Amino acid sequence: RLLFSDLDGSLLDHHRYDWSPARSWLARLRRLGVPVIPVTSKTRSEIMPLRQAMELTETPFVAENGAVVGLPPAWCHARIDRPGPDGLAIRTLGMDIGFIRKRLAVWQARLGVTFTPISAMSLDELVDFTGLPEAEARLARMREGSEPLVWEDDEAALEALRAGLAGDGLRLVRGGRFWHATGEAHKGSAVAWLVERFQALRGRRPLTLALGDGPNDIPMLEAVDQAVVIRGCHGLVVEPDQPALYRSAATGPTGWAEGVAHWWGRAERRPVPAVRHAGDDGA
Ligand code: 2M8
Ligand code: MG
Ligand code: MG
Repeated sequence: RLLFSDLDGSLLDHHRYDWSPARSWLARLRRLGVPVIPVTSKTRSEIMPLRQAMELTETPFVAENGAVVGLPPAWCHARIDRPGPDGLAIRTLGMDIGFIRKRLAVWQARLGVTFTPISAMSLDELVDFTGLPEAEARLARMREGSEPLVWEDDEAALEALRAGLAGDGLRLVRGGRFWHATGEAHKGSAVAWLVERFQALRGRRPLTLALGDGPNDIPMLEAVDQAVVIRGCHGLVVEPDQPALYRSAATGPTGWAEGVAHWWGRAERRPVPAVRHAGDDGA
């Protein structure tokens, strides 16, 4: 089994960035040997200390909405991946941040639309806007493959920017507080990539569960066998095309624990039921 999880608003509280209500489930999943894989808008620099604190150092992670994937040794192909000094091999599946920022500036000037990219915010502004402690806000600015924006214009302006960026191979996705400009990679493509990697290494298909609270989580929620939409704090509509869907009553990490219990609550007592996948021949 594999568990994929958004962080902000899901495993982490939207306001306080705390995960204590999910602690006992994280410990239980560790005992069961189920990898908990963060799939987030956050940067690689933000995830490194978090995965230490959450004791998720043996599992991969997906940063910047699918643009960056980190692989621990057990997930590496001996001949393809080159782990760095921290033991992680990094795969970039997205677009270069310099290109994304350049094109955003071009379209901002050409269309006269109003938004503030994270790279144009002062540290104080970012701390005020997100509620992140200053040290963590610094790490949020260390982008490699996606640029968060604060949108300050109307719907028509957003569609104009979207159309302009599409010609550059770039997309806009809504996270929580921010819109994110990214390449073609998204959370769903990164999750599919990791599932394929798991299959190549282990020779069997895992049962997959994903949890998220934002529109940027939709492709991830559609890429797995079972999904949970965590009740949001932002009033955004999250409607994945996913028949095996549970909506939590609680928000944040409390809703996360509720969602994991909904699907896997009896996991310790009962063997996992076999799941039929589209394309399987039933053998
Ligand atoms: C941004 O991401 C969130 C999550 O969806 C959002 O769009 O509101 C990113 O800048 C991330 O790097 C940062 O940690 C987070 C802080 O709230 O905001
Ligand atoms: Mg979220
Ligand atoms: Mg997120």
